[in-house]
Amino acid sequence: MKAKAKANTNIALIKYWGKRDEKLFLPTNSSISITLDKFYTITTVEFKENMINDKFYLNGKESDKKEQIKISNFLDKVRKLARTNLYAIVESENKVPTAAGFASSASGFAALAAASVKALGLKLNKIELSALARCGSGSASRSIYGGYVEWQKGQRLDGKDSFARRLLPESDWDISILSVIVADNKKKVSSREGMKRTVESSPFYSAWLDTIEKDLKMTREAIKYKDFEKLGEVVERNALKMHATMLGAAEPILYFKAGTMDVIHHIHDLRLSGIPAYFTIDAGPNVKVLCKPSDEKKVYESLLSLPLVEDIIICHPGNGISYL
Ligand code: 2P0
Repeated sequence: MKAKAKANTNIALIKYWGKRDEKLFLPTNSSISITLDKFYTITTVEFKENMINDKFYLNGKESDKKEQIKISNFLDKVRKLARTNLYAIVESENKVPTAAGFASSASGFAALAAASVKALGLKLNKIELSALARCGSGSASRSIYGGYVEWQKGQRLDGKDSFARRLLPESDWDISILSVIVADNKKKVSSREGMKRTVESSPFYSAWLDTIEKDLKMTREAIKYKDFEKLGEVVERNALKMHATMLGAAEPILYFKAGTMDVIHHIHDLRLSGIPAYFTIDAGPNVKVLCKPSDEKKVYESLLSLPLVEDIIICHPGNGISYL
């Protein structure tokens, strides 16, 4: 009744921003991501007799009530599938800089889904596992797979057709993803709250939905033909568009810090100098820069020379869930 799984986090190329059903984690738009090789969560789940509730330890420490509830609510779904009442001890090691624009919930719930399903002996295929991970955190649906992944939003009210699929394996196209850290203080508005507020109040949200299918199509094509410039252009535009929707929310949400702006301008300068590098930014101040592996060293060194850049971690496409 015990299993251990590892899941890498992912960075969205085309962002998931907005839910059509908050309880089932159903998105208003499809999204595309790359699973990364450097940031991950390893989770052990053990279901046991004679326990009166679930216990959740994150990096060796018992976590707070709010996190315990999230984990227990998720495990309730797994228990329902396995028709069991047993509670579990969950131990997670998180190698993701939390709350700084890296989706730790993506690797967290992907690893939890994989480990809990295995611990209870359930036989789920990847699609079913992806749909289950989605019920913990939307972006977790994508971390089941390695490489380039699309989470299709689906149409059904019960969410059965809202799961991710792999577009291209990690080994088929290597690109460099530089995680540029300009601030690591905990963000004030969570992604969950940020997207809710945007959907409910931003006049720009309808424009986001009007153009998303075009962005998705261009991204799928860029991935299929391994067209780096085409990918970078659409990825950068999509990230800026997502942040623009938030600026229109009431109250507005602004995740950018001074260092974020410096990196944005620096990337534009690099492009003018002939180096194809592009950025994307999640719900936080840090920036992920995409470049070709052949330009990685140059881009890394030039970004590191910016005074507000604190650290840079170089990532490449990583693999999907694995069992340890
Ligand atoms: C993404 N983000 O596609 C987008 C882009 C942040 C910006 O998915 O409410 O933690 O748990 O489903 O997945 C982060 O939000 O939100 C996220 P929930 P999640 O990666």
